[in-house]
Amino acid sequence: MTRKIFGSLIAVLLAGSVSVFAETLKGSITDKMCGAKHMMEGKSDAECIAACVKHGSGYAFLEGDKVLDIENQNDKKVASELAKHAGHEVEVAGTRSSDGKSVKIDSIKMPKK
Ligand SMILES: [Cu+2]
Repeated sequence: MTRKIFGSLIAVLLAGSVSVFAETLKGSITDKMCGAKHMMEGKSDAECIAACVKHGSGYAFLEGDKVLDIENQNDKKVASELAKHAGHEVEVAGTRSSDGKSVKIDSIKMPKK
């Protein structure tokens, strides 16, 4: 009896882990308008992203060829990290949305070489 309850508890915990726990995503910080390619002439990717964001585009996370929305980019701490890492290859600790189209960021760091 006790064992049975314990077993189902574990099953619930395992099922929950798919969406609840943060994972590490590898990619780069971009903006929604440009996505994978920055086309502003004479500007670096970082400058392009800064300009796009200033003109109303949001930051986005580029994972492979997928552009993910960043759900909490208006969070002060996240926003300053995004500005710092615009255009960089980064590792993001965060949680993917259930539809896989966006991510909620916990922290951003440069990958170790
Ligand atoms: Cu841009």
